[in-house]
Amino acid sequence: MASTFQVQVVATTPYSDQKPGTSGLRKRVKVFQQEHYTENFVQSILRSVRYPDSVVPEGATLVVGGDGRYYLQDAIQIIIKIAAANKVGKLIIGQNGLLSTPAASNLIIRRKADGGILLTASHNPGGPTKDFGIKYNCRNGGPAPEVVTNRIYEDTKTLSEYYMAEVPDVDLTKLGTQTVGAMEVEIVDPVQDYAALMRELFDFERIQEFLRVYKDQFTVLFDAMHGVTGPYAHRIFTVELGLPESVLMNFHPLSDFGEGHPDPNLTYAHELVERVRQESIQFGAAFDGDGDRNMIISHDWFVNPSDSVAVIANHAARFPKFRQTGIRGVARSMPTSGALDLVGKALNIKHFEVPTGWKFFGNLLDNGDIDICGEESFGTGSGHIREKDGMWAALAWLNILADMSLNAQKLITVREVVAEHFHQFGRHYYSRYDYEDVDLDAAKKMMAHLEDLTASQALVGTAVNGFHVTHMDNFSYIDPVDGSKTTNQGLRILFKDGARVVFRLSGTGSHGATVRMYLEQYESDRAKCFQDVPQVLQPLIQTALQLSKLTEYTGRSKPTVIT
Ligand code: VG1
Ligand code: CO
Repeated sequence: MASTFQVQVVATTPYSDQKPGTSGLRKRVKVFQQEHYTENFVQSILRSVRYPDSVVPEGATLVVGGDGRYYLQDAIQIIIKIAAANKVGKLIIGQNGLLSTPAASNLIIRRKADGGILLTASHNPGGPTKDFGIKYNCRNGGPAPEVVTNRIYEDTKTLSEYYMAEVPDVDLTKLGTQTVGAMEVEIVDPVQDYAALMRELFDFERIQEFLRVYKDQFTVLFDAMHGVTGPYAHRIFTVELGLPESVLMNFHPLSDFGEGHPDPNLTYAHELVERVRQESIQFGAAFDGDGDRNMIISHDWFVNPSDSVAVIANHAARFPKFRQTGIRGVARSMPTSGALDLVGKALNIKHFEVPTGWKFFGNLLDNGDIDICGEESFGTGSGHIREKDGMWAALAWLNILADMSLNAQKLITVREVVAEHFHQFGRHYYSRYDYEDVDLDAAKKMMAHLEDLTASQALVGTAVNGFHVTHMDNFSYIDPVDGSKTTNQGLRILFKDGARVVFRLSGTGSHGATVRMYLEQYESDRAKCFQDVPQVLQPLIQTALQLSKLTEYTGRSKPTVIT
């Protein structure tokens, strides 16, 4: 590799659409492939994060990797050249460019890097006509907060040139350190450090013992959906925990995810769902493209993600990590159900409600206010890193099931764990309706209509279809750690007795709009905790549709995805 290089100064013009969304900049691959598009954004990242109060000085170390999707290799070579020309000191890159989002967060923390550039559009489809994404993470391992993403965006609007080292492409297959001029490039095993972390957090011996004792009864199946978790699942579940390879599905990363939609929900992970039901599998888990989301199911139960994080928090003392100390606090995103709050109250610890997006947990985790947090969108995690973590959630469930079963000397099933939870806390019936690819204008008009309803407060104190409206607002949040304020985070209609509907527009889509309608209804009667979810929620759903005039505005009579 070149020991010195020429720096090419490339004149460019700004793009006006490089505003990062809920989690990074996500666009069609074709958009990133436009002349200078990716280069501009990378240059703006490096310029913006170099401010004195932020993270990347010259000579910084950055972690780089992604979920294996189409365009990953090209993007990494661009980043290497721009980083070298901007005097970055070192890049730590996953072999073949692969790093799951949780593993990248872990590497930033363990290797004391100054930040990272994560190349993923997460659960969005991949391939030449589908999506790509670029996200910047800070020194704490977490997604950049809005002050940083706004600075990046401002910079993209005025950028007039970027710098590129004139060097050949780096071989990403070869483990070890190479140099690009003065910059070091270390290619690392994407799984090793992450697997070591999981071994520290969970009781692998106990899980192994449980899998051995209940080998005939406790059947498992993992679906990597052709995303990046394949190699991680292989190492952890087969090599380390001793399960056969047959428990893994779709575990070879593919640049188009096998033309699938790598989103672990009942609609897109139907292959897993069908097999789990047909083969009477006791424990099934699916992960999204970049490995930060998870879905937990069994042949007789689908664990709603809002319940999942509540169950995990309630049983956290079973994990070696929290055995001595317990957990200090919990947090959930606003649309996530209140199940976690009840656990927080029962454990007598703090509980927080933050806007949608993992970046909002960062300060609370850094500050030691919370240890476990989650989102209704299949995101669960803890302070071990600063991203949500799909594999972590699956291992947490395995640890809980192992501990409970070995203690009881009989197999405790997923459904039994959930039943016990409902018995202790009651149940938050929950559903989310997603209307994907709605006309942007129509979606905005619907939201404006809801804004007006909220502003007038006319419904507050009245009953709609028997639901008593107690509160309506547009959710805003003041970060208790740094005092920063975030507004416009979703329209909430709260009803008496703990029912609620929330409307938001997605901030991760790459085209059109996605309307999300969140529905929640609390049931305290323990005898009524095992009813059919759609049936229980039907009146609330009707009321939400009626108040929002969703069909009228969007022309949609049915959602694209129901969770
Ligand atoms: C969605 C989810 C949100 C999640 C985000 C990123 O955002 O609702 O909870 O944090 O995706 O997840 P939105 O703005 O589309 O509702 V991932 O796995 O795409 O990084
Ligand atoms: Co993801």
